[in-house]
Amino acid sequence: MQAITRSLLLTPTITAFERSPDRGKGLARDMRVRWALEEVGQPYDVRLLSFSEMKESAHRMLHPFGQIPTYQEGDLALFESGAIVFHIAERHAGLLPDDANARARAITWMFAALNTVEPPILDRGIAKLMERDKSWYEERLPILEDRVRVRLSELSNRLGDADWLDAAFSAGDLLMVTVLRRLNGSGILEEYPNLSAYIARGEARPAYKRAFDAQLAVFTGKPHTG
Ligand SMILES: N[C@@H](CCC(=O)N[C@@H](CS)C(=O)NCC(=O)O)C(=O)O
Repeated sequence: MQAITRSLLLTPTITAFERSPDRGKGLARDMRVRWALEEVGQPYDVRLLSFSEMKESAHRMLHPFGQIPTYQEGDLALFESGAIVFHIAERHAGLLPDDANARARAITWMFAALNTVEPPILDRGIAKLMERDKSWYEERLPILEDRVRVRLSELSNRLGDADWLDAAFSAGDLLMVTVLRRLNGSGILEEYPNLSAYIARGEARPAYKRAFDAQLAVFTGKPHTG
């Protein structure tokens, strides 16, 4: 109880790209953390980092792999977007159900988003970004995309016509939507209309919009006023 009271009093600071490679499309992982903080109504500060600052030892004290996002709250420092979202969900109401079994299922979906659905999506993204000049690229890309399709069709089958993965919106949905959004522009999501609608439902949440606008403002240099 003491820890909960203390965390409510502290304004957390997260880190984000000074210049996001996605040009404000909200694909960097600070977006997940911003969205979670917005969902629970927790104000936060953002410290922007250049690529070289991310690799300096001062930042590596916070993040051993020299990446964003990190999360600092008093003397607590965290890295890994999933762990940060989980921490926020544990400390505040709104992202995990109260019922113990429903809560365990929502946490299962958090892991599924990051451990089962995100890896093939990342493999495709890395190939598109880093391997275009390789002789085997044209042959490998369809293989990677088919692996993505396997996961998406399984997820699509499970979601069916439900709004969220397990009854009410949870941190599991928050992570899953951000993971799926990494496929924006690939044309693959459109093959799964219920997943496209699921993402749109996530993006329509007021907390999502506030988080998106805040990260976009870093790129445009125009602070969001609405
Ligand atoms: N598993 C980590 C991945 C963190 C990560 O890959 N962050 C990216 C931005 S979305 C990054 O910092 N990339 C720059 C780099 O790795 O040098 C998490 O979920 O937080």
